[in-house]
Order: sequence, then C-alpha cells, then structure tokens
Amino acid sequence: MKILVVSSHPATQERWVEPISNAIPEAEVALWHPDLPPQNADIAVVWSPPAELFERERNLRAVFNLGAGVDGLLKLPTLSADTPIVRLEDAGMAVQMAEYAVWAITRASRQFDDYVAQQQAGVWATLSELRRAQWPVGVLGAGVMGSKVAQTLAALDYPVAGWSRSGKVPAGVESFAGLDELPAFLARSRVLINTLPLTAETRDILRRETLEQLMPQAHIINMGRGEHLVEEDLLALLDAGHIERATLDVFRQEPLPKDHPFWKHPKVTITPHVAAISLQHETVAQIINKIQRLMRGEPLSGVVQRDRGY
Ligand code: NDP
Ligand code: OXD
Repeated sequence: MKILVVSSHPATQERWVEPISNAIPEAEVALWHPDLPPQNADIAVVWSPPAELFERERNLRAVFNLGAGVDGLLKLPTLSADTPIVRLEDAGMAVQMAEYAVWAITRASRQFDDYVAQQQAGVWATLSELRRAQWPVGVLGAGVMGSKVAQTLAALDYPVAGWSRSGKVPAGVESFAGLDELPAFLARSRVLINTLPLTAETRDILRRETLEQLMPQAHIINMGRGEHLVEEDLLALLDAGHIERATLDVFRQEPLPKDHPFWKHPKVTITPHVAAISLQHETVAQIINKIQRLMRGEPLSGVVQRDRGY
C-alpha cells in the first residue's frame, strides 16, 4: 500500500507523514511533489492539492481530505468522479467553531468590546443588562459544525434556529428546512452564522437579497467559505446600517489582499481562516482509522456525496 501526502501548507505537511507511517507500518508513506514521476499510489491524504496530483495518480482507491470542506477538491477537473473522497468529521473542529461563535456574539451581546473601550478611557461603569431575546441566532447548516455551534449557543440560552436541507437540528434548536423556509428563518434571526459547505446551491447565499431579510442591527459571522458571501453587498449593508457588524473568517481570496476594504472597516473583524484548525492528533487518528477500515473492506463514514457536493 502506497500513501501520498500533499498539502498547500508545505511547511507543515511533513507532520502528517510520520504518524501515519508509524500506525500503518506495512504502508509506504511519502510526501508528494510535482517533480515525482507517477507513484501508482493507493491513497492520497491532501489539503488543497495541485491538479497535477490527480493527473499523475490515476489508481487512487480514496482521497482523504485534511479538512471538513471539500469544495477545493471538487473543483479540480483532474480528480476522477469515481474516486471516493473522505472528509474529516469533526476531529476537534466543531468545538472550535462553537468557541468562535461564542466569542463573536458575546463581544456584542455582552458589550465586551465596549468594556475594552471603557478600560482604554479609564472608565468604570456598568452597561445595560443582556436581553437574550434581542439576540436570536440563526445557524446556516446544521451538520457536524453547525449543530455544535447551535447547541452551544442554545445552552447559553440564546434563541437558536438552524437551517438545513433535511430540517435535522439538535434538540432545543428551532428547525427550518430548504429554500421555502429560508425567508422565515432569516426574518427571525439577528445573528446569522454560516457553517454551510460551499456547493452550487450555497454559493453567494449571503447576498443583499438574503441579508436584507435579517432583523435590523444584524450581525454576520461567516465560518463557511468566502464564496458564500457577496462582499460588496455586505459592505453596502454595513454602510447603510442594516448590518451592525460582521465577523469573517473566510474570504473569496485567501490570504485577504492587503488593500481589501475589510482590513480597516470599523464594523468588520477578520481572522485568517482559523475558526477551526485541523488538530494533528485527532486528524491523524481519524484518517488512520478510516484507512485501516478501507484496507479491511469495511464501510467508511464521511464519504462525500458527489451529486450534492458535500
Ligand atoms: P456537514 O456536511 O456535516 O454539514 C453540512 C450542513 O449544511 C448540513 O446540515 C446540510 O444539511 C447543510 N446544507 C448543505 N447544503 C445545503 C443547502 N443547499 N441548503 C440547506 N442546507 C444545506 O459539514 P460540516 O458541518 O462538517 O462542515 C461545514 C463547512 O464548514 C465545511 O464544508 C467548511 O466549508 C466549513 N468549515 C470551516 C472551517 C473554518 O475554519 N472556517 C473549519 C471546518 C469547516 P443536511 O444535513 O440536511 O444535508
Ligand atoms: C475545513 C477548513 O474545511 O479548515 O476543514 O476550512
């Protein structure tokens, strides 16, 4: 069995090789690079690999993605439609997404940003009390990430709704399903948190037409993908005052270009695609377990359904 590893973060890609090699000693595990001749590998473990990988490696039994989102892989024309793609399922990321959401919301709802400003001004004063009813949260996507985000905020007593295709949401969370119920979901939400996968159906979902349906003084938290958001529409609605704040972790172009208006916008907070980071121990353990299952001919979870794009 030959396993190739390649990541768009060359500085860290080596950290995946040794633990996989140690756990599956019968496998030959190596880093892939574009100068290599075809290796006839069985498995590729990847994050945002170059298209040439799949041009050269035509006999892969599976591709293991070092992340939850597979939009980057699915857009590679060289990856055969028959090659199974296995994504990461949680692997320690969902709790990080929940933390990110709690941070982004409480800065505003608990006025923590205002207390920081007060400290800078040397002011000791209690601001108004929190009314959770004024902060209804809508979570787009109620999968592994969205469910944890929704559950966590519901446990903090925010009124939380989730929007998905199937209508499946965790207990204590109001359910909305499909495009028919999107307007009602948006109309009851002040904080909109995006945890959707990027697909043909969800691209540009955060655009003027949808954002305008949110409650006034809305807050946007985007942890899905940059292509979910029409950036000019967000900027226009921030300037018009309908949207109060945006906390953005993902962008159409990453790294965010130096001259992008988000960098200095007073109502925008940006982070560099770190809402959840792939944790080495959890990621490697999950991938090893699945490779071993594949070797034994057992079924795998987390196999991407190509027809729906996630
Ligand atoms: P899942 O596949 O577990 O969940 C996807 C959810 O989105 C499901 O609830 C699904 O509904 C819903 N959904 C998909 N398409 C539609 C649609 N057209 N209409 C309504 N609902 C839809 O994915 P994860 O939760 O594991 O990951 C979600 C995304 O989070 C990733 O694809 C990635 O883009 C992003 N991510 C970002 C990170 C970051 O650091 N910023 C880190 C990790 C992930 P249903 O269940 O009904 O099918
Ligand atoms: C992921 C990500 O999809 O890190 O896992 O964005």
